[in-house]
Amino acid sequence: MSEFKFGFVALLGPPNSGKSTLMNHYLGQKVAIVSPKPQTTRNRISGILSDDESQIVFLDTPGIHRMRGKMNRFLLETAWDALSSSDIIVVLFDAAFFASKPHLMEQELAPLVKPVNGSGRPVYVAVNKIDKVKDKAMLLPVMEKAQAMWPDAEFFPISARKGDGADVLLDKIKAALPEGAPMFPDDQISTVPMRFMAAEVIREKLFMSLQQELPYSTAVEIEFWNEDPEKNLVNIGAIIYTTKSNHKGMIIGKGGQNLKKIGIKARTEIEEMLEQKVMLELWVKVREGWTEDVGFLRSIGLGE
Ligand code: GDP
Ligand code: K
Ligand code: MG
Repeated sequence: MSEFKFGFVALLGPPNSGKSTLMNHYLGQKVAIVSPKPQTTRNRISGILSDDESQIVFLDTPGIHRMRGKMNRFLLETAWDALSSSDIIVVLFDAAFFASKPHLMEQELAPLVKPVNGSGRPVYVAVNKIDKVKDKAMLLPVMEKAQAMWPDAEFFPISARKGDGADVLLDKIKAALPEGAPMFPDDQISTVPMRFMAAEVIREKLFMSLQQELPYSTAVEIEFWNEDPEKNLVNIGAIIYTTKSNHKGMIIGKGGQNLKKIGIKARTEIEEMLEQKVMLELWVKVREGWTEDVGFLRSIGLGE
């Protein structure tokens, strides 16, 4: 009989490399929001995967790339923080993108090379989105470059979306986990509080409802969360913040139609998540300059 294993696994990579998709795939349900837009994952979201022999806490992170501004600084800190509190590092990148643009690889992935190589932890590189690479020979230069960047790593061609190759990577992770007792009950799926997950669901529906011109300058704050155990109901109020009044109009939509749609979709998903009836009230408020306001960033869970 081997000992129980427990550990933290940091998922690091550029925006849109598929970190949240891979974590959700392993957990068999959506814990982190997934979207084709970068910067969907802002905070460090964890997902807990338990079985009879091990418990893994995945640390999903915002994408790592060169960015400016306070919010972006917080996003980067969140990612480095995950690296330093992890036992194992999984680096992801979009192989389909680099298969067609291999000359961009060194530059785009540069921020991930030194910190990862110097981490002293086992490094697994997930060469993701192989389902999108029709001509597999296109992967060879990509693999070669990646091997030169992370010489001590092991490489796993995967499709996080379809699940191809994901089991092989998971077995590897499990084998490399340190011995230790589980830190969480085996039915707990995330270390993130439910109210935060609810705010994330609202943010996802908001993203989905708006066109490409949507500013990334939106945030969701849960204003109240009132449980009514007798009716098995929770009454949730949330504020959507944006930086400009014309954005407010876009979010609300003609006759309030867009906001209503966001509300219905978010409520349905939060009900599934909580296994409880939900009443959801949404407001939209303009708050200029919030992406540079440290106090506000903290209040929505970004930064220290
Ligand atoms: P993150 O920013 O790294 O967390 O990336 P997401 O998980 O949010 O994924 C970004 C986009 O890539 C989403 O539209 C995903 O559906 C898509 N995606 C992720 N993994 C794969 C994959 O293996 N294959 C394909 N075709 N798309 C993927
Ligand atoms: K994304
Ligand atoms: Mg993400």
